[in-house]
Amino acid sequence: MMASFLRQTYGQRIHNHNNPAAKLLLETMERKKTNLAVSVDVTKSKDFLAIIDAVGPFVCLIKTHVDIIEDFDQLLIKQLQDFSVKHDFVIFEDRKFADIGNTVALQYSSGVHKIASWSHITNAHPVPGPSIISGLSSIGLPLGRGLLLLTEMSTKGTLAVGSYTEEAVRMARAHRDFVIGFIAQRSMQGIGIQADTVDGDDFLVLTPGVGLDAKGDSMGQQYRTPRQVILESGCDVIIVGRGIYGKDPSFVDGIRVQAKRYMEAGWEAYQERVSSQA
Ligand code: S5P
Repeated sequence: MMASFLRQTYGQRIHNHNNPAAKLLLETMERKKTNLAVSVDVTKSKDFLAIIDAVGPFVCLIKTHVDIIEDFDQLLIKQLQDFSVKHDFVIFEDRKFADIGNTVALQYSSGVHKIASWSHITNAHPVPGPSIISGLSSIGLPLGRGLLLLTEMSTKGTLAVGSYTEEAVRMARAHRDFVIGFIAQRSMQGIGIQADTVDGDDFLVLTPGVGLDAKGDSMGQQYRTPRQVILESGCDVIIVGRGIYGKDPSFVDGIRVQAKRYMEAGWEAYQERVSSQA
């Protein structure tokens, strides 16, 4: 049976969560009236910071891939954190952990990037089984961090379907303190449980593969619109990368215009969802 989270506002859903990162994200969405996350996939610190400063007012969350930045240093993290305070957004390092518990705990806490020390949210592939959650949780939970499991992907031919997706959602339900939601293409409510059971778990669904002007790229990415993602598929956050900064990361006026456009499209779809009676 479909639970009613889809018709609850982001503000109402804060009370369904205990994890501090989940609460922070929902509070930010409610306060700023945006369900837009921008994925800043550029290789130079200068472009990275310019994009974040430009889109900051329009987003609830900034998603990073810090391992692609060529001139990475700890100062960049300080600047990212300063922007997170200035513009009021949550930080999500899209690290996609996928190894045994001991290794992911080290990758999360240590190395060059020390992700757990600054990223409110990170994500993992469920492929190793529950031990990946316990490994990451041993580092992240004491710091108040949250984890998203990738239960589906936006790419053509993805293997994350069917029973893989179902088992991953079950894994998440067994680790509600640390797993706050999913990277997926639709709401995961009711997935992996019996049809006549009420699903009482409110998970956040953050969804990449969003574009208003393109259907995909030449490397298997597939795009849907904010309306398809938020209203028709019941996801909570749209994650947009190249749709916002295109091919020219230095054109900040254009980036601002696109960020506002995606923010409005995402929020309109959400408002339609929470006010619908169906
Ligand atoms: O299934 C997925 C999961 C992720 S996290 N598909 C994705 O595209 N992503 C990420 O979202 C990907 O790594 C990239 O950072 C972003 C999409 O970027 P865009 O430029 O295609 O919007």
